[in-house]
Amino acid sequence: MIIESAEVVVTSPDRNFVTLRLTTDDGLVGLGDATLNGRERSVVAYLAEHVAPLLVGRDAHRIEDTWQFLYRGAYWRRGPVTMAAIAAVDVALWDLKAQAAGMPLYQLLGGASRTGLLAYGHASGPSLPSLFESIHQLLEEGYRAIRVQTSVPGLSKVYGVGSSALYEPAGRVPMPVEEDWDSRSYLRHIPGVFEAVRAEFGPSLPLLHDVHHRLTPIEAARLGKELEPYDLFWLEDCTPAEDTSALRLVRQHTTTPLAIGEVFNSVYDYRSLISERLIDYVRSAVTHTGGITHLKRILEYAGQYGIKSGIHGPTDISPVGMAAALHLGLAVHNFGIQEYMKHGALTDSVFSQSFTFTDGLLHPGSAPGLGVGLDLDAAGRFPYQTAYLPINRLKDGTLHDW
Ligand code: GCO
Ligand code: MG
Repeated sequence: MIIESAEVVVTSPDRNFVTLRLTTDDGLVGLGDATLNGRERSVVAYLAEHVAPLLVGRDAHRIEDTWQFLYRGAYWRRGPVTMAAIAAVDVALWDLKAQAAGMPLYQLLGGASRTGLLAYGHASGPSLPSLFESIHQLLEEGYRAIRVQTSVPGLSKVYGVGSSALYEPAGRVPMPVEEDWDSRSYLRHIPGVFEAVRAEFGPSLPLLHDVHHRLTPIEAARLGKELEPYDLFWLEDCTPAEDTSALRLVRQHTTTPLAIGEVFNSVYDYRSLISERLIDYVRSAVTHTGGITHLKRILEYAGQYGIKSGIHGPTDISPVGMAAALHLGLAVHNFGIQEYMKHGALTDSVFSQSFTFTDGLLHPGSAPGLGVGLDLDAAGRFPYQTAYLPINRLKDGTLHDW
């Protein structure tokens, strides 16, 4: 199974996606997601200029060797651009191998460890009634676990709160939009929101919350402690991700479970967090962490410490990246939960998909490989559009973590 061509496809149905498309001499087509929200073209260049020429003529079966060739062989290791590019190659190769074997990919990863993957959806609202309505809507769609985000009095725009059902943080804008932030207002407001949600929806519904890297360690410790009565499934990214030692302090103060890692890209980002048992869930995306090969390693390491998966699945992960997450999640022993934000209709018209969502559980389906197809004609109808994630400023203009 020799790779004959490696093509980078950029398309923007609803939003931008970068897909690596490998074809082999057997006539198989393998897909990998390389979407890096707001920085898409950097990965396009990395793949097209430096990686695609190296792939042509290689044996597509040699997944591990190709991974090491692109990682060790580049000398310059890690980082979101490099690891998204390697992830795309890795996932496309797994897709090809599973198609060649005539099996859905999870079979090659050890087979199913469960019947389906518990998924959480995103509820949000500027007010309590609208938040409740959004939660009711998700429950009607079948979700059995809900992420709760809400506006904060005095702030004009807060992460995770959408004006429509489809929340999309990256705007098709020439410059990043500015949002505002005040940690004290946020900390005063959030515990009351969870108290109200528990009172309305009862004690058993798994509830999650994303702080989006905005608090200091002591502020995060206070929030975790104050949320304990509301029994969160997890508190996500409570402090800036690169300062992993911050979670030591948070952990000393609260039993609220902690999740982190959507901006990590290597097992080395997790090493002390896992070995010191400072987190409960690994949030990495297959797309940003070197693919299935590398995320599987991270999850196996985490499993030794009772830490579970919570694979990143916002709309900026393409249907190809989502499918990879579902196959991996179905196979690993220490699956925790899968984030599932539905894509828009235009995206679904470009990417055909075989996964199912039934009674709150996702399943990757039984099609050989990943089970995702890319319609090149449809993709061509949606050219790249400049888009940026927002930035965040405090009231005095200081730039804050978004
Ligand atoms: C999440 C994430 C996303 C990110 C987005 C940035 O938990 O789903 O925080 O919403 O903001 O992936 O590109
Ligand atoms: Mg997040």
